[in-house]
Amino acid sequence: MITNVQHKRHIISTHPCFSEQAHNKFGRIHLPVAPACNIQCKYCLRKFDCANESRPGITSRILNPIEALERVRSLVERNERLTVIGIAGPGDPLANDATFETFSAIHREYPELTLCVSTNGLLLSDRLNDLVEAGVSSLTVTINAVTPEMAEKIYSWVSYKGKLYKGREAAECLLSNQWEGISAAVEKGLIVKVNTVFIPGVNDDEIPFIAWFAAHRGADLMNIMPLIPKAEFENLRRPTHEAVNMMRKKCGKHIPQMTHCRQCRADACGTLDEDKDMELEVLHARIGEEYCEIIN
Ligand code: CLF
Ligand code: SF4
Repeated sequence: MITNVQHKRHIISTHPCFSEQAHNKFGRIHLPVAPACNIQCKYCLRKFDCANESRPGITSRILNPIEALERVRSLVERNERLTVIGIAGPGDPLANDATFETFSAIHREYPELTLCVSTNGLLLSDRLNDLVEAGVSSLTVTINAVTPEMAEKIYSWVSYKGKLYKGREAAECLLSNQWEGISAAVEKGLIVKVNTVFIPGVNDDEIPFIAWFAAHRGADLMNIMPLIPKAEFENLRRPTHEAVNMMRKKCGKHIPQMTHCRQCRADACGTLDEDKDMELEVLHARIGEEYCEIIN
């Protein structure tokens, strides 16, 4: 009989983001089914629909759950190395019912695939049972602050249960839901990663505390991502490689660090080194079909 610990180890060993060894052996697909978001991070800009820009929040188009399932079918048929199906936006997956419909449909057809979600954590406690029922076993929560004072500098507003919060109230609501959600997810046996956007001159001093809290709440991994300066934070600078490495070293005392993140798009596909987007994938499929027609 497979124990929970063995099951978790198996998921981690075949997950390109959770295991450095797996990152160029196994692939993931992101399904861009989640356009809406329930908070506003001051570095987030999702209004460009650009196939040439590669960063979180970008997709060449939004899919509905039926189209998403079709995309999985066609990719699984062509690529036996896909192990993970992720939903990572372009908004917050938990704020979109399409996320749950999509995961449930895929889980029914491909129960062997790992389903992975990346969220800001606002609705994590509220929707955790729905995620588990839909077959999700891998979770990422983006946490950029531990104190409300800091969170207030990073988030403009939070919309929770029909009410719009700003300032300190927004910060407190988001932080308490994030940590409560992480503890509940660990308790349920999910593999859990905390993503933190390193915003130089803003959250430098709090990042080691995020690492400490994440470890004590039972998270498996932390991923420190350098800021991509956009939106309200467009005039801030991106941290240097050296600064990111030093921060990872500090935080690595508390929790293992991911060092191979590609800050990929909401419609990414392939191994992390390939990081194809949907347009490229369609082009490759078309070239493949034309090639078949020529040789036949
Ligand atoms: Fe996607 Fe994220 Fe799941 Fe990976 S990405 S939802 S955990 S399957 Fe990976 Fe991409 Fe970095 Fe994310 S490289 S941005 S950490
Ligand atoms: Fe953008 Fe994600 Fe922040 Fe929402 S949670 S504002 S989609 S970065």
